[in-house]
Amino acid sequence: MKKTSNKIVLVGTGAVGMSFIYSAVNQGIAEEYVLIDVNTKAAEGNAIDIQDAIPMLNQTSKIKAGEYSDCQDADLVVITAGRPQRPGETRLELIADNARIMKGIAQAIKGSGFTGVTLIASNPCDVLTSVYQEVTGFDKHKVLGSGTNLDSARLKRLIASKLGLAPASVNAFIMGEHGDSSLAAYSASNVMGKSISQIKGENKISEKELEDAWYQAAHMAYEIIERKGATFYGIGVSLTQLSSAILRDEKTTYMISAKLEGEYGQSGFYTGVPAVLSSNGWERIIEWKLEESEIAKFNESCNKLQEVYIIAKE
Ligand code: 6V0
Repeated sequence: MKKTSNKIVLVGTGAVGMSFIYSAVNQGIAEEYVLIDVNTKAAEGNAIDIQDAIPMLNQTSKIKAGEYSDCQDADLVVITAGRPQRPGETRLELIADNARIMKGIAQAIKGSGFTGVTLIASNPCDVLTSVYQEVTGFDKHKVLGSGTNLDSARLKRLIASKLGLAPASVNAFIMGEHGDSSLAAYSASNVMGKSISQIKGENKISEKELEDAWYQAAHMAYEIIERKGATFYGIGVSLTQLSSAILRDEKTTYMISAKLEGEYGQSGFYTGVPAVLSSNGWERIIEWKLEESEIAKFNESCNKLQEVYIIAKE
């Protein structure tokens, strides 16, 4: 029988997971939501809290706390379980705790008979996405990480503000690790088709301002964590945007964590690259002709991720 509804299962009902669900329910992207957490009481409480909101949203979607067996007929599983960064801690330093958590979750999801798409935000996002795909053995296209979608949104906002434009008018991209070793792919960035180097040539933005914008975008989480202890609204909306593209089979392009198999000269792990999203997950990676200096930074970022991936596998 043809399925007529979209079902999302969320694993990890903490600040990030529930910011995602709150945003997703408000935008009406699915008909069914199931919440899973080791803290079953928190999952139940969150489900009831969101149930209260639904009658005021003129919607018919359903939400409940559930179990891994609920993944069996789900279209999308979103994983936000794990320990968040402590002030000053890098994302890569989370690996020991979160790799252990991710392996257990991966086995439980595989055991449910799930055949849909998995979207992972738990940090370090790229490495944990690699771990999850390896443990489950799921088709690489059906597994993705939220990658540098949020980082790219941050970069857009900073550059747009410098140029006196709305962020939506700026195409600016961060690729590589969702973390400190990322890079701004300025050779592929533009404003309405006008390249960043042309804009630089017109003295509207300087090399230093571009470098600062990348630095600020890539380190924004530290700024937020230092002030309020965690980040969750930005990633909540990022996960909604990516989930919606998948459920609606949009074939839109985003900066997500996809598995490289020769693209950009790298192989065997997930990292932030431009890719096309559809109901099958990520269909293909888009390959930009990057500048030499950008390739060098990307390779460095990949080396770092591979080192941590080896630790995560132990
Ligand atoms: P949080 O508020 O502590 O929530 C984490 C939740 O995971 C809690 O409810 C835990 O009970 C639950 N949990 C822990 N272990 C398990 C398990 N084995 N099975 C099911 N649930 C479990 O953390 P927060 O929501 O702030 O962060 C969650 C993760 O998202 C962390 O790894 C963050 O570093 C990461 N982030 C990723 C971002 C991104 O851009 N990709 C952005 C922000 C945070």
